[in-house]
Amino acid sequence: MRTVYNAQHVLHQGKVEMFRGELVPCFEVPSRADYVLAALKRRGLGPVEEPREPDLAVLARVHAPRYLEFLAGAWDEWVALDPANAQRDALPSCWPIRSFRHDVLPASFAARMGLFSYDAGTPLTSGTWAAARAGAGCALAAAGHVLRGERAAFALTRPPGHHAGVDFFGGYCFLNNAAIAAQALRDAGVERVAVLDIDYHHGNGTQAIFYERADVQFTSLHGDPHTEYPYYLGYADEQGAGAGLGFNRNLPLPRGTGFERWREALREALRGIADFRPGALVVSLGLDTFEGDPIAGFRLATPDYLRIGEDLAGAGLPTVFVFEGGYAVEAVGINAVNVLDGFMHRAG
Ligand code: OKP
Ligand code: ZN
Repeated sequence: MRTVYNAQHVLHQGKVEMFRGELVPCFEVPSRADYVLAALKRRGLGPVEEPREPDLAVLARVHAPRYLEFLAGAWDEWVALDPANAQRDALPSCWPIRSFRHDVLPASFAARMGLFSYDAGTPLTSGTWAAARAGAGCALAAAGHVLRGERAAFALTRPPGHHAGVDFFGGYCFLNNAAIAAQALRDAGVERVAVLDIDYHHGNGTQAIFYERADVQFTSLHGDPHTEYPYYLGYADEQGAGAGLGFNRNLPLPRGTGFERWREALREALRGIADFRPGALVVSLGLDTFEGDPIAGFRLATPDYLRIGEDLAGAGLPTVFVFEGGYAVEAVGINAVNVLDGFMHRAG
């Protein structure tokens, strides 16, 4: 399997995130991708390549232009407020929730940070835009390989993407790489695209992007949002709206879920995907379902990821894998490669 690697990921290096009233070191660190790349090479999974920069017009197939413009200029605005900000991450601290206006674009940078985000755990840094944009390029290139007839391809990038919506960042995510890949497959003529999100956290951004569409089906397995981030979306009764009714499926599972039960939910998800008869599959590949993950609560073990890859290959679909979460850094490489390896073994 070909890997499209974002060598610019290291430009996104958050220092701190807000957690329980304190600024704590970021969990979403550059070494995550380094561990995956090292494991890929050790296991000889296939060629690793670096893509070209994507056009902004392609990103605008998913994201709002005013959001992309904001992201592109945000760091310079932050430093213009105070030169000392060059040493600090930019974090939002106020948000326009119910009864506030969303149509006005305020002049205040702090106000726009809040307008375009939903949590204080997602630092924006000097290299965030460059890293995120190059990462979207990886997702596009991986989709391109699948369109040209490859069985599967892997976009290895950070920051992750599945929490980012049309016009907001959050949950460590800025550009929704999986949604960008799915849209690229649609734009190239694949009539129906399925997105399967197996990160521990519900992919609220991806769900919202496609919620009213019948051409992209979204299915997610994740920790029950009653207790797990992102809390405000990801419930089982969210089935899509308008033309998209019936094309969104959430399978929340309780904190503490082990592989046997998780795998039953995966098979249920795959049955729904088969019924949709998609021409391609995009997998949001989070590895934070691992028992050792510091910020999540499922109990999957390293060998289980081989079985996941085998089950995914059983769908028989051209598949784009997009790297998402996974914060037990020393295990994230082997767990990710186990999925891809299991997939290729069963795919033959
Ligand atoms: C991103 B992805 C941790 C609190 C949770 C946000 C988690 C984002 C997960 N101190 N903060 O889905 O892996
Ligand atoms: Zn996650």
